Amino acid sequence: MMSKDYDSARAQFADWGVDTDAALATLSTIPISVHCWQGDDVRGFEKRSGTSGGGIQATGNHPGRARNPDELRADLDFAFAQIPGKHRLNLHACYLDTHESPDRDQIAYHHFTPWVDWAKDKGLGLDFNPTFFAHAKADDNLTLSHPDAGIRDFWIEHGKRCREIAAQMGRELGTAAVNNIWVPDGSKDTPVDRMAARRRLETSLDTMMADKLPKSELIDAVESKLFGIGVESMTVGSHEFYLGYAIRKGTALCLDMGHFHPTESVADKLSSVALSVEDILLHVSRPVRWDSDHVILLNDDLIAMAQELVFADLLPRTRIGLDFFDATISRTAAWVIGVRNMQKALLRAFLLPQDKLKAAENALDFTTRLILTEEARDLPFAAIWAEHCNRASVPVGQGLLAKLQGYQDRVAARG
Ligand code: RNT
Ligand code: ZN
Repeated sequence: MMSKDYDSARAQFADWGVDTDAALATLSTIPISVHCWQGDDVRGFEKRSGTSGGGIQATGNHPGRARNPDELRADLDFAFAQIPGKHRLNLHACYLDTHESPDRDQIAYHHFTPWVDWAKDKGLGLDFNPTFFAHAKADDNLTLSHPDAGIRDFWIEHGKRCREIAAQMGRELGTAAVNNIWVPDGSKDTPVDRMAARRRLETSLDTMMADKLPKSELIDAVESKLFGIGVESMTVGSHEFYLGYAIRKGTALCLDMGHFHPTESVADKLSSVALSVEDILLHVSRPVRWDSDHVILLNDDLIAMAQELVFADLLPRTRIGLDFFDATISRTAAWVIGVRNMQKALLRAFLLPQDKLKAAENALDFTTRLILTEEARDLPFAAIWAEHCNRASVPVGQGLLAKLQGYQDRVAARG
C-alpha cells in the first residue's frame, strides 16, 4: 500500500513533469559495489603483515572490527539488509578465506571460493582488487615501477593471478568483475627520473594484462592518485599517466574522488573522460583536506557526481564503487550510511526535471535554469526515498537508528 506522503509527493513531482515510479524503478537497477575494507580498517586476513603504504590510513579504534571472513560476511549481511536493492561486494586480494598462507604471488581462485559461494547465495556480484600494499615487498612504496626487476616480477605475478581470480568470479556469478589496479608507487622527495619510473610502470602493466580475457567476465581498471603520505613529491600512476593508459589500452579508468586537488570537481571530469574512455569506475569517497576517505555524505560533491552520471547518460558504462574507511564509528553503520547516500544522490538526480533544465540551458535562458534548480531543492525527495525503503522493507529514520545501534551493540564485544 502506498503511503499518503508518497501519494502527495508523487503528485508534486508529476507537476514538474517527473515520474517518481519510473525514478524508483531505475534506481532499483543500479548496483553499488560495496568495499569490503570498511569492515576491518583495511587489514585483510593474511597471516603476514606490513604497513599499508601510499597514504592509506584508517584512523580510530571503535569496537567491533571484523576479525575474520565469517565476521566480515555477517557484518555485510546485516549492512545489505538495511540497503534497498541488490548490490556487489568489492574484495581486495588480501581478504582471502583459506587456511593456507599463500604469498601474494601464489594466490589462486580456491582461496576465495567461500566468498563466491556466499555471493551466489545472496545474489551479489563480486569485484576484485590486487593488493599492492601492506607487504614487505611494497615497503619502499614501489611495486610495479620498482627499479629491481625481481620485485616488479613478484607484483606482476600477483596482478596476473588477480585478473584470473576476478575473471573466474565473473564467470561463476554471470556478471563481469572489475579488477581495479591501484599501486602506491611514488616518491617522498623530488625524483630525478620520473620518466624511467613511468616507463617501468607501463611495461609492468602491459605484461600483467597481456592475456586477453573476455569482457563478459573481467573489466580491467586503473586508478590514479595525486599524492599520498610518504609519496608527496610524485605519484608514478598520476591522472595523466592512467588517463593516457586507459585510452591507449582500452581499460576502464577509475576516478577516486579523493585523488585530485581539493578544489577540482571530479563530477566535471566524467563527461570529458567519457569521450575517450569507454568504461568508467568510480571510487566514491570524501576527502577532508586530503585523501582522508571519510564516509560519503549527501553533500554537494555527491549530488553533483550523481547528476552528471544521470544527465550525461553515463550509468550504463560506469561502475559505482565506494572507497572510504572510518574506524571511529560503527563500521556497519558507515557502510549503510554511505551506500544509502549514494542511492539518495542518484534518486535526486532521477527526480530532477532534466528536460526542462537542459532546454533552458540550450536556449541560454540561465534565469529559468537557476529558478528551476533552486525551486527543485524544495521538492519532497524524502517521501520518495522513504517509499523506496518501504517497498524494499528496509528501515528509515528512527527505525534505521535503532537497527544500526542494535547491531553495533552486538558486535562491540569482539576483542
Ligand atoms: C588508495 C586507493 C585505493 C584504496 C583501496 C583500498 O588511495 O584509493 O583504491 O583505497 O584499494
Ligand atoms: Zn580508491
